[in-house]
Amino acid sequence: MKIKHILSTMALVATTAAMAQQVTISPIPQSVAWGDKAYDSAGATYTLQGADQADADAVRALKAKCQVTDGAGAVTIVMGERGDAAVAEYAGEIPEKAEGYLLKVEPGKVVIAGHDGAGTFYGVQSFLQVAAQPQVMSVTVKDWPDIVERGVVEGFYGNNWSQTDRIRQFQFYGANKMNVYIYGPKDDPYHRGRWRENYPTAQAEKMRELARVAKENKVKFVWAVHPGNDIKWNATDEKNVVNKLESMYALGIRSFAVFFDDISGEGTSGIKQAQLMNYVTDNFVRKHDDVDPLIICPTEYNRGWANEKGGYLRTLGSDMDKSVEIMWTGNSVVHTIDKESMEWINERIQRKGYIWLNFPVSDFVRDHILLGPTYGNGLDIAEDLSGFVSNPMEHAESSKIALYSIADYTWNMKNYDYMSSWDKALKDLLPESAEALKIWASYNEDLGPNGHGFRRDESRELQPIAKAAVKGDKNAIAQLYGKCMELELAINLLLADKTNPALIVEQRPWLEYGKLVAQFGMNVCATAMTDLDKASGFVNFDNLYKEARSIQAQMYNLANSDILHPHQPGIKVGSLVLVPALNEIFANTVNAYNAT
Ligand code: LTM
Repeated sequence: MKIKHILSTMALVATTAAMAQQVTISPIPQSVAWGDKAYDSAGATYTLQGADQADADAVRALKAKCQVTDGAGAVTIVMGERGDAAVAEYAGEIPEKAEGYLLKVEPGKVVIAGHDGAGTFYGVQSFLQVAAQPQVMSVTVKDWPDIVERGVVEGFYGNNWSQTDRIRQFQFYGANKMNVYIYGPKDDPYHRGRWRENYPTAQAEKMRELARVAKENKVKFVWAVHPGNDIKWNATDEKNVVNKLESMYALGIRSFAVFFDDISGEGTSGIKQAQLMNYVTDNFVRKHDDVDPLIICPTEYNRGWANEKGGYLRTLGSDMDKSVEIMWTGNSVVHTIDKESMEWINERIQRKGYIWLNFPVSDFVRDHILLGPTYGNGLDIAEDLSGFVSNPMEHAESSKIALYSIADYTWNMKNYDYMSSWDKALKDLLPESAEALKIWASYNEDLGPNGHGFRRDESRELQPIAKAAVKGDKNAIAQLYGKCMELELAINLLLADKTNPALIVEQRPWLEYGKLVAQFGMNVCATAMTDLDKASGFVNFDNLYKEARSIQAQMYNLANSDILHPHQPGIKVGSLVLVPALNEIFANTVNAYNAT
């Protein structure tokens, strides 16, 4: 086998283009007009006007990243909300939209003017992205979100996110303009099994901290109770629900949800659920002047489970207070969302559905880690939704690949491009190894066969090569060898990247397994390219075969020792395209050898 040939083949097939350095604002603004260079970011200092009146979180976010001085030569930042004197002369240019903002960058001057406090905060986030470039460009941005509530529901089964995970998530949501986090991890006993009991002091204090950090990042912290498994439809349990929510209110939480998903028996009654939601609305929400309307996750939360004859959804629609938002996962438990399915549900519930997207959650395919792009949701449904939240993986940092795109999609749907959003996400998460991360992520997209029938495309570039290689095309096998080498290289670079340790720690079992897949692939391709009759010396068929079996055994051992969830044990990488192709080529080669 000629290594030179393989390397030149690799160069030919290396289609993952280097990601160009360019000014991007994410999520993509509704309106943006770029001009010439305004100033260099190196050594730039800033002086603030209006900061005493402007939104405190926006000012803090700005000061955390910009050097503020009174010195000469500083760029002036004028900031504030509609109605503030500092930005009065720009009032006509500020979008008349909740969370909207105007950002103007000019030589020597920056204007950040929000329609409201959140708008100023988001204007700051956009400015920080512009100012992070070596050359700070002149720009005028007029921007606002498409969807009122955009974010995450921590609603999966499995290991709950840690306090650190959640705090890092809130900072990430703030930076990416997502404004809601719903707390509902299935395996928190005080959310579900022991819902009547208050959190012990130490955990309660953690909740208080979460509520505070969420607020600082303009994230609405919604705490959900899940009483449906054993609720009794009586006055005692009505009061138990209110008492629990009051205990969370005392910790500084002001937004609440009640979940009735994945239950059976008495708790599933639509009439009773609607009555409870009305009771809680009257006796808790309206008793306070600072509590948001409730959110419900219904029992029939997807069309596949909707029992039309039972009339459950229509009962919620007619009987439940119209302020209550109703969550919905789409046509089935795990499904992307389109216009037709939104119209179907909205007509029944007499309000706009609040989407609970079951992606990238992996609690039903825990042998996989889902790092692919977020695609398939309609680009024309902004008007049909009251909120859109994603249920992520138990791997908090890795989930950010998908969540970055959820932020992009929900902010400006019509301009959402899932592949470029994926690129941006990878770069945002691991700037120094973005290309390696993209190569690696492209082998971790599909979920494999699963009970929900939800599948994703995988390894798009590899598909034609793998197809030809399986048919015995030697050139394609050489290309496949190159791809395996590329995969191993990418994994080694990721393992050496120290800029985002949390990401690498979460993915380590898959990375270690992926390295073995890559080595197995190189062995299989090398063996398939070897002229079997003439192979001699140490690198002969027998030894290559033994090596392949040895790598397979190592893969088996790793998959059976590291990630062991009872329902989906093991580790899978490249399960849709790469591994099936390698297995087939291996079998073909062994058969051909045996035949000679
Ligand atoms: O989707 C909903 C509303 N409930 C559960 C989630 O807790 C779970 O994470 C997902 C995915 O397994 N499926 C559900 O049914």
